[in-house]
Amino acid sequence: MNTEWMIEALERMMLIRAHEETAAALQQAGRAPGSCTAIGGEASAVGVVWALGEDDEILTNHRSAGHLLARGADPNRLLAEIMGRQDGYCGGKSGPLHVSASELGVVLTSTIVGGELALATGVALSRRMAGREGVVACFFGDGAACQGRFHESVNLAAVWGLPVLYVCENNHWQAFVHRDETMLVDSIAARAPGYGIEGARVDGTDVIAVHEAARHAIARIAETGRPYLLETVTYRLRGHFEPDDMAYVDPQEHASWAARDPIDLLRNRLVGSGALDRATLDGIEARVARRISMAEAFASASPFPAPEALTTHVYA
Ligand SMILES: Cc1ncc(C[n+]2csc(CCOP(=O)(O)OP(=O)(O)O)c2C)c(N)n1
Repeated sequence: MNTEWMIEALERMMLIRAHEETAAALQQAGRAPGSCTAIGGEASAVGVVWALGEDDEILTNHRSAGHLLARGADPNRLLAEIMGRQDGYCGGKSGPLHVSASELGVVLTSTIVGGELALATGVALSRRMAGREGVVACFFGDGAACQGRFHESVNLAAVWGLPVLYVCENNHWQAFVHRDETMLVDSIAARAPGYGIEGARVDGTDVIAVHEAARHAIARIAETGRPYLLETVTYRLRGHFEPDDMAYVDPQEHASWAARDPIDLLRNRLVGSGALDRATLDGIEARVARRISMAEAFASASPFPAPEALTTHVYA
């Protein structure tokens, strides 16, 4: 990837981080309900989402902010949604856990773990029936990959030849349970041949590696007419949910992954190679901080939805 792409990726990853830190701070201040942050997963989000075409669609899970912001979500509207305000993506009714944004091709955020898997298979089927090209990207966690729904969804998509990019963001945690307690094997991508499809495992802290792997996967979906299973290996650097004291996390394991923070890795690489100088970096940091503080002001000024809106735009 060229330098310009890398610098833009760095800025977007920093925007995601700043958004997530603000969401957590708002929660701590009692100004927003609890949310699940994706700190540590920024390279996976940007690397994959930036490999997608404009008409491709995304289904995601309870750690969705990175996917939404990578796709170009407006930070004002995203923060407003997280604070339950009228100007949010779903009129403040989804909160942080169920955001959908059809204008960005983000079909849904499922907080039913694994719910996105079955629905992505269905969205891909409907696209094919409508004669649409492109892929559906489905983001899920290693916990979801241990569910029965994973098997049914991937198997059916393989049998029917549906263009789904299944992206398992393996962040080592399944709420408060470490993945070592639920899997005897290291790799989720290793399951791909069992479904007759291709898969790959990539360092999810390296945005360039993730992006290249995602582009390769999308090209293979087009060539083979089959889904593809991409595993991005990351670490959840914050708790499962806000607030979370993380008392169950091994501090040494956490520290070893914190030393591989995806944003630091890219920034050090760019600064180390001379592609990014201090003044440009300061400019990026200031722009990101300004953007998020504007978003916070916008979201705080947005009203809560009116009581009469309670039954509009909802099912059941
Ligand atoms: C069907 C279902 N079971 C349990 C839960 C409670 N829950 C929410 S997130 C989570 C852990 C999911 O782990 P993983 O899929 O690895 O995603 P991560 O949180 O690590 O990103 C659980 C068990 C839920 N939301 N839905």
